[in-house]
Amino acid sequence: MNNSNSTHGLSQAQLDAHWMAFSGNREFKKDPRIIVSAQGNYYTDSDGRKIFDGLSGLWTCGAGHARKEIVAAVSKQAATLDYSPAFQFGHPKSFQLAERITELMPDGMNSERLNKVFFTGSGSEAVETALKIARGYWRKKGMGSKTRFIGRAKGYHGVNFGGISVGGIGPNRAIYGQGIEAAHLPHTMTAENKYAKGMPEKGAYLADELDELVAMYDASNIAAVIVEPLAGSAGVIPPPVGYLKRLRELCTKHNILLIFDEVITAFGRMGSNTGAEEFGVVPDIMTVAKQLTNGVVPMGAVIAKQEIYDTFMDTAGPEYMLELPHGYTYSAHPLACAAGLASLDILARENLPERVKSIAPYFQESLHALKGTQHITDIRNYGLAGALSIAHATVNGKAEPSKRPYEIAMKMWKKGFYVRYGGDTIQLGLPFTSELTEIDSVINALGETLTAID
Ligand code: PXG
Ligand code: PLP
Repeated sequence: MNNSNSTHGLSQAQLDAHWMAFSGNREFKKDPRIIVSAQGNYYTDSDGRKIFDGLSGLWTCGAGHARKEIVAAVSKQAATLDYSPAFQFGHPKSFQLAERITELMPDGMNSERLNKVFFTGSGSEAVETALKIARGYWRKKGMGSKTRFIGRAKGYHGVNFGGISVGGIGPNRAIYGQGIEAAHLPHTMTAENKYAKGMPEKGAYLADELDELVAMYDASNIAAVIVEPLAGSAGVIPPPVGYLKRLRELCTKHNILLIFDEVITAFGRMGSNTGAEEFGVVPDIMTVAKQLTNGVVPMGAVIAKQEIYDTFMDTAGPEYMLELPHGYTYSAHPLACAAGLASLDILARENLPERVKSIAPYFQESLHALKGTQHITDIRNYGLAGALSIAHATVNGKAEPSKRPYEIAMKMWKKGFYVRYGGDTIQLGLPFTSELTEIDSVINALGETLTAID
């Protein structure tokens, strides 16, 4: 039986059968928002309405949707080699893509260079892989007590057990019990930096908290620090000037690996190939996903520096032995590799990171022009990522942080704009291919919407 008045054609039984990811299932299924196609910077919903993609999917589709080159590469790959075993055998495209990724990594010195790529099926899997490589590395070096991880408050590192343990978003951890050993640096979203444009001036000192954590746990028990160079999910928190450099220095000083989780920041969003390049700090390990394939086929990757790889190679015994007992059925999936090669081609050919850099100042000024609009309590941005913090609504005397963001996003959807709401924030991750007029439209619509709600 179809919903009355529905144009999506789905029965209630079909709607009920799917337990949707990170969604209010009960709310959604009463009035579903069904997307049926996508082209360029727009979706089409089941009512035939065009909707501007204000978050590039989920930070995935910066080059725009249905790019012909990617569609062709994936179709051809499906017809040529649809799957090949990820363990013990290879196919050409994974090696080609691995090399291409290493060419986009920031310059480090000699063994510091990030030049070994391990493929996964998602960002969450990339994070788990990075954490396991970090622990394994220290054990291989005879320092097996280095197992604890340091994450950061408000950090998002996917949803698997390692990722939520180092992650710092309470609701993502609260009901799941014990995780792995982790401690957390403070976040950098301070009152003194409210309404900062781009990187806040103050806050580098917050990296010094690592010294306190080392004093508490001892470096001999700490494997790695993991942070997003710019925290995305928690509502776009750019690093304070000097913060990442300080973190790098302290990790080196204490002999702790530094992992940059660049699942959102890699491949253009910051206006550079990576956040590491943009912010001028090179980690020991990097995780990427999303924009790697322009979101077309799921894929993530971990990029490690030479010395880490060598450590595994040099300690594994006979050459037929596995050096890293880890991997996924879908590691280096041929379709994902084909999509990755085609996406990175587009990124380079159209110089999309440069395009992001050139329109980011316009985006910044437009977004910050919303300051003073009712309910807004902070505005943050970098590259083509931006967020508004929204004053918490009070319902029956209780603060409801996500009520207004939800209402705003729903009104925006009705107006023809997809924006993301999460916690007490509204997030924008515009397509790299956005026109200035599209930036105007989405920001004007946000201003009108904020003014209209209670
Ligand atoms: N690390 C970081 C830094 C991420 O942003 C992941 C890991 C996990 O990736 P997967 O592919 O397993 O989802 C992410 C994902 C949002 C939003 O609205 C962000 C993510 C996912 C969905 C929504 O900001 N980030
Ligand atoms: N569970 C079972 C029973 C499996 O056989 C496998 C893989 O072979 C997995 C989980 C892991 O799946 P994946 O490699 O896709 O992560």
